[in-house]
Amino acid sequence: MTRRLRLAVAIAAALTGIAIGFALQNWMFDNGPPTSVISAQVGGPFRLRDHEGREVTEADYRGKVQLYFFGYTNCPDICPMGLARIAEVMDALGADAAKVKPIFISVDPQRDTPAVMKSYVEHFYPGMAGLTGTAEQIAAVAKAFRVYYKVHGDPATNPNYLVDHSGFIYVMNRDGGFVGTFSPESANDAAVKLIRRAL
Ligand SMILES: [Cu+2]
Repeated sequence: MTRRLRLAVAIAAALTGIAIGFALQNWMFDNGPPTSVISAQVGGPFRLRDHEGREVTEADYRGKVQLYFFGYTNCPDICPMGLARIAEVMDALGADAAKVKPIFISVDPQRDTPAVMKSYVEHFYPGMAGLTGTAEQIAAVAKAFRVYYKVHGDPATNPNYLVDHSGFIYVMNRDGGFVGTFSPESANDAAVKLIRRAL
């Protein structure tokens, strides 16, 4: 192959990869992640700060089934809905709720300090952890969970900026292995069934 042809082939291969990535992401938004395809790739090590100001890692939550939800405290819609859903599902679990840890991770660390996270998570569910961190730490954990987020506008000039973000609630088993997702709109029954599978 000539050098130019090799370059064209490389570009075509890269574009195909990007197209497949976008198609998978769109499919996930409609259907939830295809469990069999990405189960091994969702989640991973992280180092963050909890709502009490303690440094925590994924290991701190092992031993319980974990519910991870990513969002931000200034969110006008998806986050209040998702956290209310989590609180309802925890109540529906009855005694098994003691074996489940809900964890809310901020995608807006600039405004979501540990103190802000504390009053927010305690408002929705007292047993929930609220995690935040540096911009780099948040970017790393979002990448590990395949979470999309994007700040809208310029925080320097608009303190009321919004943050777009994906809205799945991830269910991980006691060892941190991915089990499945439900959404803020899911029926409580379906979410409880999924969580019980992980217990
Ligand atoms: Cu939100």
